[in-house]
Amino acid sequence: MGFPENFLWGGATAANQYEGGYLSGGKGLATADTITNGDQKHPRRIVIELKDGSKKEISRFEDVPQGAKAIVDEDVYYPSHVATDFYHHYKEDIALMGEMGFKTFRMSINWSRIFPHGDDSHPNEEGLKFYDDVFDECHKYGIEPLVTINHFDLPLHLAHQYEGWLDRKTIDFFMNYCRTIFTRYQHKVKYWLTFNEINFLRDYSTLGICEASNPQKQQQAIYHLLLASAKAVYLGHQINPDFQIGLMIANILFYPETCNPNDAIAQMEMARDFKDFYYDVQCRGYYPSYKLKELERQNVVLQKEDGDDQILRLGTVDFISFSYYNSSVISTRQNSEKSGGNQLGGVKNPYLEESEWGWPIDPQGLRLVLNRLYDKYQLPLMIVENGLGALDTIETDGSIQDDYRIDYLRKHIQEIQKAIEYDGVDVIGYTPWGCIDLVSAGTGEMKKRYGFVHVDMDDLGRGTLKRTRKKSFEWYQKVIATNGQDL
Ligand code: BGP
Repeated sequence: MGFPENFLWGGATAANQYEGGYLSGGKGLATADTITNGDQKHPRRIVIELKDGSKKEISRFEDVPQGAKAIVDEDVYYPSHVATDFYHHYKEDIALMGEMGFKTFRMSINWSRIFPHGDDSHPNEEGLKFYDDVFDECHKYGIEPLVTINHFDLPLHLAHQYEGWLDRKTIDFFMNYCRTIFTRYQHKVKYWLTFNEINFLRDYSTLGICEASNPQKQQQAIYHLLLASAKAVYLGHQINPDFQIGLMIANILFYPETCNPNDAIAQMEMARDFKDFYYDVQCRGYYPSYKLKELERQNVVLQKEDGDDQILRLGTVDFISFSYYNSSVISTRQNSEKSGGNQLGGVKNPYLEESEWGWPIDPQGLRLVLNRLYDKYQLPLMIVENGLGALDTIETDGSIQDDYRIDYLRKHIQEIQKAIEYDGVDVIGYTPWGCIDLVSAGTGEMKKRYGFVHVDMDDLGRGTLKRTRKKSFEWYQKVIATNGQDL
């Protein structure tokens, strides 16, 4: 009883927030390298160069004007440049993961480390070698790499030259990248995820398109992403039929605020727009009817080529993965009280506590998510991100007593256990986010920490990068050692 014997316990990271070494080893610039840090009051920014050569900072990434280019400005601090420097600490970090007993380690390959400009004709051998070393190091400890092919980054040149995912050529560049890494690592990596939180890719930094709020442009770029994901799944299986290739979606759970049918309809529409559409396409292989109707209403006409429909059908995924941090309440009432933060805003849920960043904490919501997904798609499920972003305090004796984090994770693991034991859901793995401290995706802050291991680094990039085990380190080690029995 309890968790299956081969359950994939581990932790998750991503190159853009963890790896650093932004120009080392032949890496090119990525869009992620042009985003500044921020804090809860001051949003992150992108410095752009306008057509006339003047510089400007913008805070809404949707607003990059046509013809402008994101640039790296020497006077500004960019958290991705060093991040928490996995690039130079990977041996130490993987040893720590080994010590915790990880069965899997989720990480992403930095596209611009392999193809510095994105459209290069040959890959960068030094970049390929780096990930060879990382995967070898994982296998030393019996850790199975779980690789996100693309996590919130894009070679900057593709944004400048092609407007990123708006141009169909970017699919070909992406396929070159996939072919290269699938072939190179086919004996070292079995589990792959195509795009991290594909349903959050909506702006310049992730799609590379200017004026991303234009529906025609945005929907065309998303169509290209979905096509690229399907092509990658199909290609991966041709290269190695044993590959397990999954989708990855930000799974915020939506509740209607009341039993007013208007709320229920609004909730349904929100869920479809934000996430269901992406699951449907990647699990079933075609655009659902509600999406086609919506595109019609928006006067969006997708530019397609012959064979596209077949590609979508052939490239459905082997398993589903998702991030789960919180739930959100959908209301049609005027003047409802807003939630403190949340990834999407929404109305305050009076039944839930919120994190220091205002994200509602809803462990039972995870059980609901697992059940709904399994009912709908009957595919194995992996929770590849979950966790509490919190301020940690270093005590005078140097320890970090992060009981709040343990409490958050414990409650979520208990709900996963119920989904497995009581509901019979096929859950195959759990990799809490930011297992070693890394930079926040939402704000670029360092102080919003998720890890079992503390990294000495502050919001302005000052710190020794020293790694220290937190109290949760030992706790998680015990959870894994007992296969989730001792929580
Ligand atoms: C997800 C991303 C991660 C990650 C996480 C936590 O949306 O896939 O990259 O960072 O959220 O969010 P944040 O870093 O904003 O706390």
